[in-house]
Amino acid sequence: ELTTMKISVFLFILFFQTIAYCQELAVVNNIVGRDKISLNGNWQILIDPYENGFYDYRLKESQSGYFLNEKPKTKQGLIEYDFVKSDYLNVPGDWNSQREKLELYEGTVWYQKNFDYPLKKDKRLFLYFGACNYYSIVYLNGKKLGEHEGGFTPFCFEVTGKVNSKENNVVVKVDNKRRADGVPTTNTDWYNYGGITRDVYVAETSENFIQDYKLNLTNGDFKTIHISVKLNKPESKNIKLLIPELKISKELAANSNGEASLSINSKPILWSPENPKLYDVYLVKDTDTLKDRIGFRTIETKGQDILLNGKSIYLKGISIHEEIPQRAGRANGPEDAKLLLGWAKELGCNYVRLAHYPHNEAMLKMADEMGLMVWSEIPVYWTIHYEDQNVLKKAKDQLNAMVTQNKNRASIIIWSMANETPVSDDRNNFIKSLCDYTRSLDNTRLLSAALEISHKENDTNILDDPLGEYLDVLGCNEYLGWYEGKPEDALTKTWKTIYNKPMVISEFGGGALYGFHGEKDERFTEEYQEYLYVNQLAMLDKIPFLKGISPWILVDFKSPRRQLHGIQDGWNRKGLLSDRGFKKKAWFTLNKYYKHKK
Ligand code: GCB
Repeated sequence: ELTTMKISVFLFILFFQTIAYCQELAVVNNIVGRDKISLNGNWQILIDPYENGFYDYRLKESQSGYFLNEKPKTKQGLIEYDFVKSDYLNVPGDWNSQREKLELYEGTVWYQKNFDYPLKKDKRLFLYFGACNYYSIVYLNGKKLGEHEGGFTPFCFEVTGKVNSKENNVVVKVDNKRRADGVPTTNTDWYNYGGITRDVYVAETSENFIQDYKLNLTNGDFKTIHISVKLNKPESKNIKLLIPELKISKELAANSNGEASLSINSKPILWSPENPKLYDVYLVKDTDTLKDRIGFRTIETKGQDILLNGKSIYLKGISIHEEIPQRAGRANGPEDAKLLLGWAKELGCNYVRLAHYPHNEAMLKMADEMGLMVWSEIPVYWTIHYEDQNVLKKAKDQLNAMVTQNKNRASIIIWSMANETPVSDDRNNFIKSLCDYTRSLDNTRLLSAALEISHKENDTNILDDPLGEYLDVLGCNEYLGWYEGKPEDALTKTWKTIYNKPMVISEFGGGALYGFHGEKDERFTEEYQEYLYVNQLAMLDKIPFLKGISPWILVDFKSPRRQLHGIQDGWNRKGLLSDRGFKKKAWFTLNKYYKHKK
């Protein structure tokens, strides 16, 4: 009796959850490549720390909140907000760097924009957000479309039949309050930029469209391109694939599930940092033509080696946050990507660690074009709630979005599950579950996580984290000479691991204020940082299973954890470049090292 009741209550809840969120569509691959209009530009805003536009005075979800964008109908009418008369913000962009009064704001901002749309017959429409940090609720023409949690991943709502040709009203409630049960959680060492930080589009497709696709080689075989395509709905239908430069023109037959796959004999020029060859690829379904630029390469490990296109490589890397120093704000788009990755190239890198969350799509496309291998990560960082199954679900959603959006980028060789997570059964199970899930989404890349030195025996650093078993590459962050010991202590250290796997040092480094000079034992001088790099590089060179490094970090970045007046002033100073992009001494140390490193 009781169980039947429990089951029906459960089904009832499940049913309502499904209808409440039915409109957030599974991630659509390559929205940018579809017919679309941009909703970027100025949006009117209301700053709403009390969430007055969402809750009524009984703290119930209001039926007449700011999302209605109402105007008084008579002279006597009372509406206590007006988007038109309010301030505005540029989209894409964080709010903190655009308005001084929002610099440290954590809470709700309402965004509003009107748009017209050239409606066509038989087209489906989607409202797409590249990312909003952190929690968003989206309304169109006064009605809620849905909600999205997660600050660095795209989301999309179907709006077919809901868009008018003129004067549509879209309102987004963006809330960047840090949440204990969020991914990340309340504590991070980066700035909590809020807002609609990436591009917004209305995209259109034909009735059934290509939802997802992947083109890749498999390890050990450079003569077969594998392609798989998934339609949005089940339909047996032919899809055309064109890769003109390879003289490929093929029909793929989707089965009744709407899935097609094909292996094609072809010998593409392989993508590599030395020659980042990309091919124009077209997929045609009905009236939709989807264009992409795709490179072909393989990546695998063999014992303690990492092999790119079958050959052993060393990852000469640098870590990067998605922050642009010139604006002291979130980076987005090709121009920012060119600047950040251009610096990495100039430094002599063949690899970048994009920390600590999925970066915007333009960054990955630029890495493809420039020939930089990429480590791409989700913000499973420090002390997120590993025991909570809902948190696991959130992490998986972010993984899924990251992988779906970027899986055709040849540059990405490593999916990173986590950063500096404290060992426990809950954490081990959590991240193991993420590994299994990632492999089910994409088995053509390596999995890693930034671990820490497990323990020390005299001068030996030992890496035996139980997660090592599930990873392909062992990532390790270490701060010898900064958070512990002196820089020269590195010289007497040796390293051991219980795993027959390659290791990358995913972080090392120390802080320096650009232009602050002194002796090499004085903290925060450029000389200290330089000395730390010299000693670190000498130590690292002697570790036989070390197959790459991504020192922390390319550019100084904002972090409220960094308070030291006159030195930090709200910035983490571990950049090789200052907050204005000037080179510190350690830049030249690493640059020289990479020039000579085989
Ligand atoms: C770390 C974290 C990174 C921090 C860095 C630091 O280990 O992974 O997010 O910013 O140390 O500077 O302390």
